Amino acid sequence: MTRWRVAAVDLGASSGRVMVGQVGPDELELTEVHRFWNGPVRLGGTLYWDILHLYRETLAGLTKAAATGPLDGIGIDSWAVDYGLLDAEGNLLGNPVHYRDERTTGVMERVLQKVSADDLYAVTGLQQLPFNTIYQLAAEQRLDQAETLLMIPDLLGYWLTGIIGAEATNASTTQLYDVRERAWSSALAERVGVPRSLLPSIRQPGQVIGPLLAEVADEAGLDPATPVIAVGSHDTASSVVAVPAVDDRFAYISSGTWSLVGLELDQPVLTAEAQQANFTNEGGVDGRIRFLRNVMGLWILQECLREWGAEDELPRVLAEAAAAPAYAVLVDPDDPSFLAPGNMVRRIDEYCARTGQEAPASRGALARCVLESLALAYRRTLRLSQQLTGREVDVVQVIGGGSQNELLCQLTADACGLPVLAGPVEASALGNVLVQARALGAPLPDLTAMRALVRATHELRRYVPQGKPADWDAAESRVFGGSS
Ligand code: ADP
Ligand code: LRH
Repeated sequence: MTRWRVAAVDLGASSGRVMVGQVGPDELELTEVHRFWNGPVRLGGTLYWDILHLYRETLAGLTKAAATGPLDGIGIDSWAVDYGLLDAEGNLLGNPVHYRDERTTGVMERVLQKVSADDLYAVTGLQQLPFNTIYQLAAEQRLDQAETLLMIPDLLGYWLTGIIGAEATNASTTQLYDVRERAWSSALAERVGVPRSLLPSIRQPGQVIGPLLAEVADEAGLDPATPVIAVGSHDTASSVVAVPAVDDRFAYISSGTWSLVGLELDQPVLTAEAQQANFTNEGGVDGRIRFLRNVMGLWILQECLREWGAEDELPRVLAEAAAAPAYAVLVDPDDPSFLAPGNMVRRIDEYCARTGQEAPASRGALARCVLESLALAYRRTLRLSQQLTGREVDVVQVIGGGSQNELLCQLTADACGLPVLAGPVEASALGNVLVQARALGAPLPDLTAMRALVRATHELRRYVPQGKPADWDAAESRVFGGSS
């Protein structure tokens, strides 16, 4: 075979999509066959994902994908940290809770009484985020009825195949995974009261999960022999696969609802300094480490657009932002007050009041504030990542939906003092497709070959730094009280 056709199901925190990927010699083509809304649903005081909606839309997308021609494989990736619990009969115990739900408020402090932050970092190398799976499990009401924990892509994979397992890149985001041993940490699970039996055996990206269940294939009009293949099932792991880098002297910003900002390494960095700077060491495809920090990302702008009823007006709001005065209002996008949904404009106003700034007076001014503040956080994070690892970088690769935001890309180049290469937009789906194609026999032996194929088949946009670096130094000391 010299050509492979696979379906990539890519579930982002703001939209899900099913893509058909075609891979051949010098060919990597992605066709979107289905896109659907995703987001939090509040019910009875809890914030959930609508998992059955996601399952139904996944099947609808796969049906459309199969209608374009036979599929050689199916791969699923999604956002990290969230899970479903199965009972002894394999039934889902309730709807998965959204990581932005308030149930984890104050839980980290409780868990840290059982295991110290130092011990946690030494084993898992993970950034402390209040919604890491370990903290969600400490707040979980249904643990005593649960037999199996499945991360979201593993849950959908189970519904497609009937087979359970835990894909490694997503398992690495739970804070229950030993980053050096590359296995669940039984000792840690025991210390925090998570039954070890809950955690299924680990599978690697590229491993075949199994064929479709007959009833699923029947319902969706799919060939039951189509293999479901584990990919880098954490969307960020898949997106980093598709970074079109030429060598290792690059930093990346996987830019969507979140901005994941960092470096690709061969080994974790577990120093006290990395812990202090709250850097994460998530598992990547082919054993790589994603050494990065979560920056709050375009979520803040998405929430403002939602509040203005302007979700379809992003280009207009970005044009207004481009015309708004520079450096007028700046925030730390990682302020915890921006994590929850709702009232984002008011929360930005409150931040301004706390920091002695005048609140942005228009949509454009507010969007400009968000984009400049993100660029500032990127600069700080990238500089820290280089200090912590000794890695020098020549270019910032921006991938994901946010790579289409020209103003943000230019501000990123200006703030970081480095050229930005923007694209591909659908990096997660591409990484998903590439790992499946390799598993099916495509001659893509390593990440270098995969990235060369992305470069050869995708147009990238280059932004060179402009403006005065001193302005960004001043902006940084305004927000963070000192330059990095
Ligand atoms: P996720 O996978 O987290 O759902 P995506 O990678 O799809 O996120 O990126 C979504 C973001 O991409 C949106 O928040 C929006 O800011 C940005 N985006 C989408 N389309 C455009 C566009 N045409 N121009 C600029 N930005 C865009
Ligand atoms: C991005 C992402 C990120 C996680 C967050 C929960 O979609 O997977 O890497 O930290 O969602």
